Amino acid sequence: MLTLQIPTISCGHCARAITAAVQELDPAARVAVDIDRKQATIDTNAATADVLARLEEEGFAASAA
Ligand SMILES: [Cu+2]
Repeated sequence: MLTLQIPTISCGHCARAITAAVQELDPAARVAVDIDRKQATIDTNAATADVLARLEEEGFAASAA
């Protein structure tokens, strides 16, 4: 389980974009986004470095929460 702080999360569209980006790497990934806290909790077998790189490409630079 990976909990990320993502300052650029602002709305439901961000949440959907983050979920879609992670699921491109791992279709079975489970992603929960807390918009108010600007956090994403991700349950995936994809490598953390790959998830971080993919999110950054989408404009969602993330750090460990
Ligand atoms: Cu948004």
